[in-house]
Amino acid sequence: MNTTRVKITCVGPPRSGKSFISNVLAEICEAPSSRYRPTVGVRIVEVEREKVTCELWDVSGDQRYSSCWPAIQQGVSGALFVYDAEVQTADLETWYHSFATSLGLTPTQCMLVCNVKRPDMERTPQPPGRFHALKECGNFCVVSGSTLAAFREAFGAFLDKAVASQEAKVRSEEEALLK
Ligand SMILES: Nc1nc2c(ncn2[C@@H]2O[C@H](COP(=O)(O)OP(=O)(O)O)[C@@H](O)[C@H]2O)c(=O)[nH]1
Ligand SMILES: [Mg+2]
Repeated sequence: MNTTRVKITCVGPPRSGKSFISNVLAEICEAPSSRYRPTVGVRIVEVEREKVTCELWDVSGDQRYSSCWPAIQQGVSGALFVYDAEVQTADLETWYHSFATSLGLTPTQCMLVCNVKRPDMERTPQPPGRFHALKECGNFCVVSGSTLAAFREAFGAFLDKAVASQEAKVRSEEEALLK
């Protein structure tokens, strides 16, 4: 059976857990490592689903690599925005602007991931105000050690939506050309 290939970026502030989340989705690991290894530029992992193969681009949160972003953003069908549940998320909007709005991605093609590093957190974190559109289309996930399997499922559903949005966009561009 043919599989569709999609490219998705994984972005957000440094140390928010992007590389851990990417490893979970690619089934490389189930638990965070004890030592922090900052991502140099970008790394690519593959997430295999039944009908979709996703190239997940795990992007460094360090702004010094921003000159590489145009190459990284080429041909993306969606983006994951990761933040740490315990850290103020003021710059998440800037990430959203660079990796979604400016590329014409819709909320359906974006997923917000709240990474809960401490399992004893009392309240379920809510998405920052500007991101409610993502919650409304089901693209908001709170990830903790006990929800990794559910997160993989939610990511699978997100991929299907991102592929459908991308295909609809290509169709409407083709139709516009034929007019
Ligand atoms: N305890 C715990 N540590 C985490 C979790 N996610 C990430 N970390 C740790 O936090 C640090 C930063 O994570 P990393 O995925 O490298 O962040 P990145 O800079 O956004 O890619 C690393 O030391 C991870 O092992 C988590 O859910 N629980
Ligand atoms: Mg990283």
